[in-house]
Amino acid sequence: MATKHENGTVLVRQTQKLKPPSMYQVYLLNDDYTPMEFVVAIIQEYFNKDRENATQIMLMVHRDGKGMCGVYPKDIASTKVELVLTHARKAGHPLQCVMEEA
Ligand code: TYC
Repeated sequence: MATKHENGTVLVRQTQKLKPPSMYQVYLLNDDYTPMEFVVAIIQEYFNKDRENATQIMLMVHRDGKGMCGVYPKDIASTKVELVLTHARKAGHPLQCVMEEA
């Protein structure tokens, strides 16, 4: 819709073009070396799950190779990936954590 003013200015109403920001799923990947107990602690600490829920997610990763820990905006997802990887490397474990656009 366009409005013409006497001074010659034409104002054009913009249709809404902004999409809500994409969300990202954060996954843990299985490996043969990271202790189960360490993975449960990581899920509790960084993904705010209780022990029971964290254990279920860990077992899903162990069984299926991959498990979703949460869905977040991009910057929060990438921060969580970095924190998990840093924590795992410091502890000497090869645990992998990745994010995918939801
Ligand atoms: N597979 C590992 C073991 O048997 C446990 C494990 C679970 C490792 C989940 C990584 O993301 C992971 N010790």
